[in-house]
Amino acid sequence: MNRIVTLDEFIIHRQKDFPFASGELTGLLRDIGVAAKIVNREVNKAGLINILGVAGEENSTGDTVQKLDLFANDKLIDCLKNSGECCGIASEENEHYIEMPALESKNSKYVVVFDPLDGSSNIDVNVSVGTIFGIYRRKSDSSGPCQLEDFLQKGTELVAAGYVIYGTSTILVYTTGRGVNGFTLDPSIGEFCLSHKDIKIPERGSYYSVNQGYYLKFDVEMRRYIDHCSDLNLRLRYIGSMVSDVHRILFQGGIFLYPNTRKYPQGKLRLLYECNPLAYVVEQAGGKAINCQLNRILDIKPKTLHERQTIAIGSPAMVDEMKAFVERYSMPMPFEG
Ligand code: P6P
Repeated sequence: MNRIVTLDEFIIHRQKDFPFASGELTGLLRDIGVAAKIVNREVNKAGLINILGVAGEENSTGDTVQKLDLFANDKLIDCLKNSGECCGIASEENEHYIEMPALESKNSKYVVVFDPLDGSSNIDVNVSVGTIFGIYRRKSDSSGPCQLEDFLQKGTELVAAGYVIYGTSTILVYTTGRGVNGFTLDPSIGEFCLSHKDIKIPERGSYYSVNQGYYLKFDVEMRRYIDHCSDLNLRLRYIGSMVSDVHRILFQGGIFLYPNTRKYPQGKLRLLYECNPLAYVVEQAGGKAINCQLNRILDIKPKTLHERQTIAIGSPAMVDEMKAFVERYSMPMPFEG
């Protein structure tokens, strides 16, 4: 029987890969693991909320029941604040980035971006949701507070990224640029244990993941590619939680698409804390992630914290095929003489 390797042990062991590591990154990853355990406990009770009270009201213990995504947001911020391992946070739930007081953050050299609970609309129907995170080295002068520029970095600048999926089991998947590893929470010991070592995405898969309901709103080249997937008898799986759809594709192969629509001409998903961290993980596992203008997601320079992006992410052969369809069928832009 293989020896249990906990997330903490693994992170500390891997720290040796970074000769100049000061332990801050190790501390950050462990903090995220702690926050994930706390969020997991509440997500698992979510179905009981209707018994315990609904968001905004007081439950039986007199605590105000929080919407789970706000609860997740608060726990992640608290855990990162308490450890003082980062100097700033950008969250989907907060319009502006959050400065960590210098005293508490010991002038840390890292900032963290996250979507605290992606797909939270699925909570009420007991469908899996997840936390997505990315860690950058700050670019601003470490003598002062973090700056917006610390967050508006390309995905190629990520130091670490990953996600936690709260599903039939709770799994934390992350990379620090040296491969991708997955850890499953063992509730009996309260530890994330190494369960998926050195994850590699299949070259191609039998799934495609897109909201078919928008088919008629997609550009013609995207419709042609989706028709191609259907012609190949690929299986359509769409959970409505990006982290869950991408998690399946990471393990079984396939492609996830969120193209531009009339409602979301730039795409719906957020570049900073949804597309970039998942693109980093998928690329580290051998996959690809591009937008519908065929630009590599990780190469896109963010202009604002909450900017949206189109995305095609998954098995390399399938992303290449989608790219070929877009190149072949996209309508040439009218000549602007
Ligand atoms: P639609 C969840 O709200 C989310 O941000 C992603 O997790 C998910 O992939 C997408 O939106 C679903 O959007 O428009 O298909 O409901």
